[in-house]
Amino acid sequence: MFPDSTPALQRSPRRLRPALWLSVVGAAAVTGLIAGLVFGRPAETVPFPYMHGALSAPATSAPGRAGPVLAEVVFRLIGSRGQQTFTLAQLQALPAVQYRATQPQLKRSFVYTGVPLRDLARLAGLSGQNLRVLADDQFGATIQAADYDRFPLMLAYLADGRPITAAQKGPLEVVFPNEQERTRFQNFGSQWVWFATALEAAP
Ligand SMILES: Nc1nc2c(c(=O)[nH]1)N[C@H]1C(S)=C(S)[C@@H](COP(=O)(O)O)O[C@H]1N2
Ligand SMILES: [Mo]
Repeated sequence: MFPDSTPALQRSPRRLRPALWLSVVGAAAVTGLIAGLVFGRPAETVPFPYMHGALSAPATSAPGRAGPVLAEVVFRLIGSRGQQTFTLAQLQALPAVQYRATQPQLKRSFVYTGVPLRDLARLAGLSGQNLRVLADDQFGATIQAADYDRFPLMLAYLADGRPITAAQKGPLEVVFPNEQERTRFQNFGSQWVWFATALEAAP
């Protein structure tokens, strides 16, 4: 399933990977194929367990469709193709992943839903480059390509199926699969960028 160049997965003992993580790998083969068609992804990349493929983005300017909150620009991709803006509705329309992770600052586990950073990097024209994720409070953190390429790091917009409140570090937050890959993603608290507003190439 995984290529030989998957040292972290081969190194980590099986007991560290819960049954859930193993079960999604099977589903990933199918959903990854769909995602590959959507994104033109090379066959050798690790498929992610998408919960849904691309939905048609609601026309945020259409009268009566999107409310003021959904129509607001909440995220920006700053890449080789200039700047792209996203409303919450547009983010929700992209292929999504979903998994349980423990918010390191709150020390509380949520089922998060969001857009893989790998897909956002691709949309920005930054595939394979380290990323800088910026926050509303001017905080920024560098996310390594080696992490987002192989693991479904996400820009989360739901926690336990609900919009992420400010108290829960929302509305948009970078999430790592730290319950499935405990060893790899321990001590990553500084990269859980909350109040995330933009993504660009790391300097
Ligand atoms: N938006 C934003 N996200 C952030 C930070 C920040 O200052 N602003 N600090 C980071 C760092 S360095 C750490 S250790 C944790 C701190 O979270 P806490 O202040 O809730 O403990 O959040 C990370 N994400
Ligand atoms: Mo920190």
